[in-house]
Amino acid sequence: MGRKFFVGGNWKCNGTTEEVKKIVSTLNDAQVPSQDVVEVVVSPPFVFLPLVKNSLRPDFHVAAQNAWVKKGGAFTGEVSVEMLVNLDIPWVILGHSERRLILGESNEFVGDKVAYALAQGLKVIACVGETLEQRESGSTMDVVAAQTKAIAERISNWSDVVLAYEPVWAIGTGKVATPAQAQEVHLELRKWLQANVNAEVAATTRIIYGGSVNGANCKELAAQPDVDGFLVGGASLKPEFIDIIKAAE
Ligand code: G2H
Repeated sequence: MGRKFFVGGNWKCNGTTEEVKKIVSTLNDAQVPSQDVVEVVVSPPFVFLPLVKNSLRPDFHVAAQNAWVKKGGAFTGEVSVEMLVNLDIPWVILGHSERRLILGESNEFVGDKVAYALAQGLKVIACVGETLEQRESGSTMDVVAAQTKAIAERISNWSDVVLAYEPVWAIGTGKVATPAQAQEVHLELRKWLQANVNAEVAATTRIIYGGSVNGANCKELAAQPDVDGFLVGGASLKPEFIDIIKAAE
């Protein structure tokens, strides 16, 4: 079974109402390959989710950038999976490195979040990736395998999971991984899934790349056999996001 190309736009903590409306209008006017060829999901900050969901073209979907680890309740400042389900938000990004590193989310905590979100019916973009120090010490695969293992131990169905490989040293730095570096880790992750989950999950799970993807570097990255799409940060706020979607062709 072919893996449909996936392009996510992670808007992070950016935007005003006016800016959000402008991005949506650019997306709505864009000529892009059909839904049969590419799945497009944009992830605005929580407060803009209803606005974006209600004004975005129907062939594009929305994701939250995070969700609470269990049922909502007395957790000040958090947004629960139940609330996202109630608003009909289909996707959530979990385990982004900015949350792992700045907010201190552990592998286990991220694994628990992924399991809870899937159990409530959300689809999950689960992020993994090594720091520069870890890459330079040769532990890239150990790090991403441990992050993936904490998820794999807690879930049994991977059909609603997209795995995003985002090397921390490439995030927002303009220093993109080379196509060969991305392909190497994606292939290793697929082998890890084959050995530790099963062959079907390894063959069908989309592994997307994130870290300074832009309109100029996306084609070469997309040509790698195990790069099934992108999670785009900075460039997803700009019209060049359309060019990145077109890399699916
Ligand atoms: C990595 C990516 C989006 P950017 O965080 O998830 O951001 O494309 O700005 O490096």
